[in-house]
Amino acid sequence: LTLMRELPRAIAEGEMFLQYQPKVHVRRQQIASAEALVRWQHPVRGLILPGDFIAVAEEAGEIAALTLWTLRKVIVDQRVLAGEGRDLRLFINISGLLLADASFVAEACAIVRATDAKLGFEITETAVIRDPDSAIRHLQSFADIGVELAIDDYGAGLSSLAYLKQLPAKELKIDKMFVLQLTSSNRDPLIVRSTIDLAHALEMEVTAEGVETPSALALLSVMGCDMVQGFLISRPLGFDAFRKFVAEDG
Ligand code: G
Ligand code: G
Ligand code: NA
Ligand code: MN
Repeated sequence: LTLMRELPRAIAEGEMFLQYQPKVHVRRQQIASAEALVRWQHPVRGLILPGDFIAVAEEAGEIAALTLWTLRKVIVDQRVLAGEGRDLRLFINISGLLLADASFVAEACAIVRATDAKLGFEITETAVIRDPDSAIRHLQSFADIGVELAIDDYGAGLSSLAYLKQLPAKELKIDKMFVLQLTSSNRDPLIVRSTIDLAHALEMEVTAEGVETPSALALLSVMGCDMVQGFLISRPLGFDAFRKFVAEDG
């Protein structure tokens, strides 16, 4: 309850900050893009992770404000990277509630149209299920202005093949629950391989999340997984550390 009351102040007074976690292209061995993850540096409670405040922000009616703040910040950071010759696409996470919020969509579209920054949105299919027609229409309007869409946490929630077929997404991210024990489980490799094949048949690129070990990376490479993300490559990094990481990436 208190976190809920504190959110507007936290957003306004700069207590939120972003970390970036790279996604690496397996064959090219190069950074393909990165995901922005929001954190709350609370003056009393210390660092709060999104698992503890995104749902609160949704309930408090603050998720649109938080996401627009994130979008603006990511655009600034993307322009800095582009200015340094590293024109990487930066992805932000979009809560499902916002796909039904026409005023959020209009404002976000206006912000995106006003910049050349390469941007992407990560969305879960569960997000789309609330009101599929309007969600798909809104996602299409983002795709039309150059925002790449990635389906997040695939396999973990309500992964409907009907929506997968209709969404204008270029990338499918396999949830880390299938990747963390990839090389010690009997079933996970079967699920991951068939998901990679399905995504490729639908002409989507596949990212595996939660890649923590060289053996998982090696198996994903054999399976034809396009991109990997996880602690093996990098933890989420503050912007300055992320810039250094990018600069060292040949
Ligand atoms: O690092 P990690 O604890 O940050 O992320 C936990 C979850 O929080 C992930 O599922 C991620 O998608 C989500 N998340 C991180 N940043 C944001 C954000 O800005 N908006 C939304 N809706 N979710 C976010
Ligand atoms: O749902 P969302 O996929 O966007 O979640 C990202 C979350 O996963 C963040 O909390 C991030 O810190 C975490 N994460 C990223 N890479 C790894 C990893 O290799 N292992 C584990 N256990 N968590 C990871
Ligand atoms: Na995500
Ligand atoms: Mn995810």
